[in-house]
Formats: sequence, C-alpha cells, structure tokens
Amino acid sequence: MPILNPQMECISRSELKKLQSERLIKQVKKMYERVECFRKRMDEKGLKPEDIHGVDDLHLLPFSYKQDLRDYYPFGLFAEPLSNIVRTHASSGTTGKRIVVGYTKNDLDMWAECVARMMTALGVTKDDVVQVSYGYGLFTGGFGAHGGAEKIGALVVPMSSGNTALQIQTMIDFGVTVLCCTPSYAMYLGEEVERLGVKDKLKLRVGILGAEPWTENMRKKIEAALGIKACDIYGLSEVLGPGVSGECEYQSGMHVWEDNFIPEIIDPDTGEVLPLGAKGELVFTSLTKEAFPIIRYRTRDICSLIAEPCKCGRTHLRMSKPTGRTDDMLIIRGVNVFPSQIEEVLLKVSGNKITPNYQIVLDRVNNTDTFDINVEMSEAFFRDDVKSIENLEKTIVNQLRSMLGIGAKVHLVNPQTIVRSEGKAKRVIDNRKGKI
Ligand code: DLL
Repeated sequence: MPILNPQMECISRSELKKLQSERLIKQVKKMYERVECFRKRMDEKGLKPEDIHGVDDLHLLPFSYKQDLRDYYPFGLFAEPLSNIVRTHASSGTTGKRIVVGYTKNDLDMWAECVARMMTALGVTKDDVVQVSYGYGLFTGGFGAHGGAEKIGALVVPMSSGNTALQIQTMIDFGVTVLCCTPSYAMYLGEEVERLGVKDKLKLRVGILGAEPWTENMRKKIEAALGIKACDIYGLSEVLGPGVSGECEYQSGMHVWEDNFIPEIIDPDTGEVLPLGAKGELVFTSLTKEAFPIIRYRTRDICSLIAEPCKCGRTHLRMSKPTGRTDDMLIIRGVNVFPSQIEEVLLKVSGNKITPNYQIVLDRVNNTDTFDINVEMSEAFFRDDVKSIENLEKTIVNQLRSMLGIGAKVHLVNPQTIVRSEGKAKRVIDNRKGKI
C-alpha cells in the first residue's frame, strides 16, 4: 500500500529520536512561558526548561491530568492567544463541565495529515467516497475523520450519526467505499444491511472504526457483515482526536505518529516508566500541537507498545488495542461517561425524593449498548402517586441527556431493593463483557 509521507513515516529510529528531542525542547520552553499550570508543576519539581536536553529527559517532566482541563476551564491551558485559535472541541470531564481543547490552523493541518496517513495506509485515495458517520459537533470524531478524508482528496459524505435507514440508502446511492464510525455502529449497520438484504448493493471496502474498545471477534463479525476490511483508529480529544494512532493494512497494532506524539507506558500506581512491551497506562506528550500542547498526559487507557518493525515499513511504534482504563470512565455508545456525572444529576434533581443508592446497569443488545439506571426512592416519595414517580423519572432522563448527550432508561425502584455492599458500593454492573 502507498505511504502518504514516507520521509516521516519511515524515518530511521535515530533520526526520529533527534527530531523528537528538538521538538520536545522547543515545546517545553513554549509551555513554560505560556501555560501557568505547566510552569507551576515544573517549579514544584525544581525544573527549568534548560534541564530538558531531549527525549531521554522526558521522564523528568511532570504528568498532566484530565482534572487540569477542568481546573483551567475553558481556555486556561491554551498556549496561543484566542485570535490564533480556529476551532474548539470538547468531551466529557469527570463531572459537570466538559473539557475543552483548541486548535490553530497548523494543528488542523497536522490532524488531517495524521488521519490521512492512516487512510492512505489502508489504500484510500482521491477516488474513494468516504461516509463519515461519527457525530459532528463538539465530539472530535466527525470533523477529525472528515479532515483526513478531505486531505487525500476523497469525496466526503458528512452524514454524522443517527438515521440508520438514510445511512444505508446513502451508502448504496453514492457508491460509498469507506465507512468511518464507531465499531458498535458498524455492527448495527451490518445487521440492518443483512435484514434489508442489500449487501450486494454496497461498494464498501474499508471501515475506519474507533472511539471505543472492540475485540478481534467483533472485527470478524463486522468484516463479514459489511464485506469490508475493518481497521482500528485511536485518539482522544486532549491529545488530538481520532488519528493519534491507527492500524495499517496488517491490522496488528496502531502506529502512533511519533513525529507528533511520544507515547510512554507507565505503572499507573507508581508513575514509573515501564519497558517497551509491558502493559500499563498510556501517556502522551504532544510535540507539534500549538494551541493546546500537552506534556505527559495520563490517558488512563491500558495497553502496551509494540517495538518490532512492522511489515508495512513504517518505523513508528504501534500500540495494542486498549483493553481497559485505570479510572471509572465508561464508554457508552461511543460517549464518555463518568459515574460521578450521573451522581451529580441525581443529587441535583432529587429534593428528598430519592436516596443516594443507585446502580448503573450496562448491557449489549443487538450490538447496541443499553444504559439503565436504577435509583431507590425515599420511603416518603414511594408512597406518592404513580404520576409523580413517572414525572421524576422523565426529569432525570432529560437532565442526563442534556449533560451526557445520550439517553438512559431511569427506573425509580422501591426503597431497600438495591443490594448493599459491605465494602465499596458497586455502582456499575457492566454485562457487556464477552458480548462484543
Ligand atoms: O473518542 C476520539 C476518537 C473519535 C477516536 C473517533 C477514534 C475515532 P474522546 O471522546 O476524547 O475522543 O474519547 C477518548 O475514547 O481515552 C479511549 O478510552 C477511548 N477510545 C478512543 N479510541 C479508541 C479505540 C475520541 N480505538 C477515549 N479503542 C480514549 C479503544 C478508544 N478505546
């Protein structure tokens, strides 16, 4: 398969290290001057930018965290004046406020190239028709995939998410060859295609699927249902959006675009850097981001780095599929959800009508996540009429939808019916394992 930027993608490891070192030194200096949070952390460690001589000193630098984005909401971590920022995106924070990220014009170009590199690696060219069925909006998925496809000159169909019948009709009518969406939505589309008996009308070849964890088993099912090669793309808003890494045609790990991002794997408890190949928490440093650079960002995703050279000829390290997280963030229908956000809504709407006992139950039915929340009513409210119980359920559903952007089924249950735990309350029952 062709390589979009062979000079960068196949650079020797020693040249790459030199380039990363130069970029890191520059980035640290700029951030120290312009980003208060980073400067404070450096000062706490007694570090000055001059102490960083290259990537071998990376481990000396302080970590950064999702909480920082909340503390400096909305623009406090930007390293460029707002007049140089041309786009923002946002994603769920741990509670309430969303976390906000920004991009300069150069950042958008770099982002588009990262996604375009992966698309090219999968044989996507200007002759392809790319349907983007990730959500457009504050979520990075839609615009991220869009930028990459446009960069290689493909014909982009910006569908966004939802309206499955129209998605399939468009794929047929427009001769769509590449589909970008979450793996669970691809699976659902596959089922619908089968139900409608229109598989032979599709021209699909490639799926670029990410934003949530998925298994090899699910890959096989999607490939069979849609007749495509299904490839994994990874990313997170804080570092870029989709395209921090992506699979090549060999589908054996996602190449991290190391000229832009340095990955490390650390022990999540001690913060110690682990050797290549070990499983641990993934940490990223962005080398070229201008608006919202980030140093040693704790992704909370668990995976490992693969150092063996890849058959495709690219020299950049690969990361394995993330298998879990070190925090309690849930990914429900591709949307990041923290239990603390749910708790916040419950506390806000409750008055004295509900108790703090609640349980989140996740399952997977017809390849779609189901999201139920059981909340115990107070004794007093339990005696109220059915209408007011239904109304309260509706209020909670609406509040949750406006905070999370997805629908949940809320069930107000009788007092004392949620099993009490002797240790930590078990708030989340995730029955999805093994079903994807
Ligand atoms: O999900 C960006 C994205 C959009 C990636 C479209 C790929 C495709 P956030 O909403 O900030 O950004 O969520 C980031 O999602 O830390 C992981 O936990 C999870 N995640 C993203 N891609 C994958 C993947 C986008 N391929 C969080 N496999 C990350 C497993 C993934 N988990």
